[in-house]
Amino acid sequence: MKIGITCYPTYGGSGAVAAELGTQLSRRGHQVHFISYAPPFRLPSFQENLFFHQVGTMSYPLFEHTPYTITLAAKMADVALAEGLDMLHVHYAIPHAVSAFLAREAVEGRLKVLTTLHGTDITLVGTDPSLRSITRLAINMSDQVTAVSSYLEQKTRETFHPDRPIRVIPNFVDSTRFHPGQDEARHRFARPGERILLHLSNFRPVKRVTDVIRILARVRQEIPVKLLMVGDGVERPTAHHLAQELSIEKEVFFLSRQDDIPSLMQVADLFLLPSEQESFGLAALEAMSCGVPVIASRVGGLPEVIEDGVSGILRPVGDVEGMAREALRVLTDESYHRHLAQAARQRVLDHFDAPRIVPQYEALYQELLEQ
Ligand code: GMT
Repeated sequence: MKIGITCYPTYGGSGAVAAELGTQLSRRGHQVHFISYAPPFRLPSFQENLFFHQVGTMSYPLFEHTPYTITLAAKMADVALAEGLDMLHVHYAIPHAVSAFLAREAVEGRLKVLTTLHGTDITLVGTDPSLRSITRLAINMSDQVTAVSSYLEQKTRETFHPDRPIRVIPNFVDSTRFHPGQDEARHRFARPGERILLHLSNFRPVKRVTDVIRILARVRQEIPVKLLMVGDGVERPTAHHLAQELSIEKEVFFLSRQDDIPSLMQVADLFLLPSEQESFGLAALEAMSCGVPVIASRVGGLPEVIEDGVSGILRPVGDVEGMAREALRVLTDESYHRHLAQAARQRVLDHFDAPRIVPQYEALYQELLEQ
């Protein structure tokens, strides 16, 4: 099949999922064309069957803002005609599904549109009164719609009462890249005997990164421990300031954005994701695939990923004390740590490994073609 994919390319789980999906599809012999303003951050620089088409910016004195939705739609239509695309698979509804709808009109329907909903496109952006009606239109005008968790599917139904069913296809991970590894790089961050906590996100308020710092402060009262903070975003200065205030800044490595996520995950003893909201929690899944136990909030789609007490631990949002207590238990009881790590890896292999999920998208594409 010839598939166009559009996503937010710079950072975030939806872009990571789209890039991984495109990579996997191209390996399985499909021709994949990414259409966006920049190459997705996790896309291999060269791979057979994988192409990138950049959406240019158009400036004109009348335009106070560049009309990206329109230029994207025009590029989608051009690529569809030039490359003979069968369909567009857009990740994150706003504005991608709207652009895809316009592109399909521009090529007079000779193109199918699949929209995958990821999270705040429904729970925050889409519900904003200024965008609500257009989000509903984008969902209804797609030929198929998927959501990354049952939680998000239900939320979409409750919020938008769409005309069409929404299928759940969960996120996935390439377990051959994200696998349990050696601790060779540990010495870069920790002395022998010190444990390593890890957090990875885009440091937006919804991630509650200050909870991560507070958990570190509490755990550090009992055992020697370091924290790796991977990623960047608006809350980074606040987290840094809090670490200084609590006199633990020397125990925290703010590593900013990193390319080699599996290697960093492999040095960690515990992954923390105390988010306010999470429709899925891809970073938690990646940590689990590396055999790293996760402590996360019991919120959104996270309980679909982590079985509390079996393949990870869930606590109420904001329960810093409870999360710190659990962290201490995981970090000091070796057999409990091993048990959680093995169960986490197994859960990924059983339910979220790429070879289990990618064929679900392929089957949906096939259905679209036959529609
Ligand atoms: O919706 C967002 O906030 C952005 C989006 C992203 O691009 O990272 O994150 C969402 O999609 C991810 C991939 O499907 C999920 O793993 C995240 O849980 C989800 N974020 C939220 O729901 C806050």
